Amino acid sequence: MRRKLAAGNWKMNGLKADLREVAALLTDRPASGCEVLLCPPATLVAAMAMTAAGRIAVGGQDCHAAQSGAHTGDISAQMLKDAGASHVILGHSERRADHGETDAVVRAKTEAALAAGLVAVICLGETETQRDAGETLAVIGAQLEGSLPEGLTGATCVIAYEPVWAIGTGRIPSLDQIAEVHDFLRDRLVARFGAEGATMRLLYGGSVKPSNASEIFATSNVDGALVGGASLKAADFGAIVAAL
Ligand code: G2H
Repeated sequence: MRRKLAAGNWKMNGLKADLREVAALLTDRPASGCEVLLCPPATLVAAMAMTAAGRIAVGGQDCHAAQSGAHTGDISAQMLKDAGASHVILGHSERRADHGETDAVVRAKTEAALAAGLVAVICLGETETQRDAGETLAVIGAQLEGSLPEGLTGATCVIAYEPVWAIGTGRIPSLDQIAEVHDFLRDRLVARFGAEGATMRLLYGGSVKPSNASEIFATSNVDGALVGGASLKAADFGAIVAAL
């Protein structure tokens, strides 16, 4: 049985004052059995972990593949762990696009995350051009093969399907399209990782909000969501948590 996961990605949003949203989420947290994770910018990881006090998991949004060294501006998985993180998002399409992250880079970062004891939330997704060209499953299959190292388990990784064209746009795929990709991912994960592949959580990400969360969560092989904009406010994110 896979435990549902509601994960929030604050992206480059959030100042110390915004931790009040975490406090509000803790106060008003719906009675849901799902796991809740928030990934603030690195500057807030330690403070959010203090505020969350173990009741909400906290994660980073990226890490370097190396443990330490001359990498100005970067942070390591070990540093995130030290700051109180338990998870790290890797391979988000915004990092793939803005920082040229390849599948090989994502794989190396995932290995670093695992070595530091973090759960890797690995993102995959096609562009609109690729979907229109009928390449969605081929693209996602290649990303999955290239981005995931050997030896992953349901306890060490979560996979997030985030169609690039649905991110922050208010557009989402049809439920059939989501199911097609999630079923495909499940098959590929089981083929590659055996029984562990059946235990890995598959999140959908891209314009998830309170009004569409329930139908997305009822879709085949959807084990939760990676939520961007709607995770910034406790009222919205709480409603999504309640829908799980
Ligand atoms: C997709 C998602 C969070 P949003 O990037 O990872 O963002 O919910 O704002 O589309």
